[in-house]
Amino acid sequence: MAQNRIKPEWAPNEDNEAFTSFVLPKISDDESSLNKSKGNVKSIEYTLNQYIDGIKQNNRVILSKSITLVESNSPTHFDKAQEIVNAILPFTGNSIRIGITGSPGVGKSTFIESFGTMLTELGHRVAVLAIDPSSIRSRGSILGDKTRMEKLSRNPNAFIRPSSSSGTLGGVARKTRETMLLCEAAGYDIILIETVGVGQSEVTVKSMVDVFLVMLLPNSGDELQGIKKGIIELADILVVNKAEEENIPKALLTEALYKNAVHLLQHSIPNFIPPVLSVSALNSLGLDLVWQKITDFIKFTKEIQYFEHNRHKQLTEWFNALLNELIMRNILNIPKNQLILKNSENEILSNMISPVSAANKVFNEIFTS
Ligand SMILES: Nc1nc2c(ncn2[C@@H]2O[C@H](COP(=O)(O)OP(=O)(O)OP(=O)(O)O)[C@@H](O)[C@H]2O)c(=O)[nH]1
Ligand SMILES: [Mg+2]
Repeated sequence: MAQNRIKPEWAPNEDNEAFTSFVLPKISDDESSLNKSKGNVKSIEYTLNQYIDGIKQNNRVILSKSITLVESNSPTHFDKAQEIVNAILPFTGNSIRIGITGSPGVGKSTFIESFGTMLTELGHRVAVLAIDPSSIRSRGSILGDKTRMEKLSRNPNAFIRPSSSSGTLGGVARKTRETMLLCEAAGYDIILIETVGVGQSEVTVKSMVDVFLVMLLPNSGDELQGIKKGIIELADILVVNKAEEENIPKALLTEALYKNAVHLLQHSIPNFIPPVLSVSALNSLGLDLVWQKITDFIKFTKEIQYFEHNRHKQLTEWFNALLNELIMRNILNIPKNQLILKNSENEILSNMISPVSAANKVFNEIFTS
């Protein structure tokens, strides 16, 4: 072995053989037992029962493999994934599902790292998922998030799954929902879902969680106008991040401004005023208060039966969306129908027929002729 050691280029020239750091030559791929064992893991096929038992015992290999099935676009994987999801359904639902959104760079991942770590110290098991529109667009990975959650990713009571990087927002939403169910069946009692607050992904996350956190930056009052009002309306809790040291006065000002603003907005629970608080994700300041506000919200929504109602509403809306999509896709698969739709579109665009009449005409042509 000794003859294979190479001194690193930064080692001092005058140093002798006692120098402690060495670079070992690269292990060729066919020698690598690591690659071999990886190949073996990949080739193992589990039975449905092995998947279900493995997930319920929080076997991370099996959990990850079942998530990979859920994320796969192949029809065989889809069928297998559905079997698994259906079988684990009775063991799902026992978590607090928390959505976290905010502008790029507001500190969502840093918050999840600190907050998730705190929750594991309180005895919880935390799963972290993400819906990342930029990765949907670019098929990139959220490498930044993995490094930002370095501590949490090594925590045995946490499970981090970066967002599935292929497909439409609708497709990714399905995969995230099902991944959430698999994590619940594996015993994770807190699910954190991160998404950037641009576009539609925050609405998608809102539609699958029990409590929705919107993170803000400490800014002067002028910027209040610039924040998308729509996002603030979705918030159950508002969190001003980076509230440490010289940022504190600005953070408190922002907190005060939003405390006023939320009074003017309509929350989906009548008369509910979302709390606004300041934290420093980087220095783990104020996180216990965020947890307190989350548990207060869950307790309150359970008391007024909103919690159940919200989950039921999410399920039925999700089911209706899937059904609509399936019906439309199947209708559009038939060339004759494509032609009928195309003709109607042309008639609408050239003002020959109103969209309402055209829709009725298309329906009659497809379903009654
Ligand atoms: N000073 C300070 N910096 C912070 C705090 N939280 C996060 N940051 C920094 O803000 C930058 C962005 O943090 P992220 O956690 O990646 O933010 P993000 O919202 O997840 O960003 P995207 O995933 O790109 O949307 C990093 O440089 C963090 O170190 C904080 O509480 N205080
Ligand atoms: Mg992030």
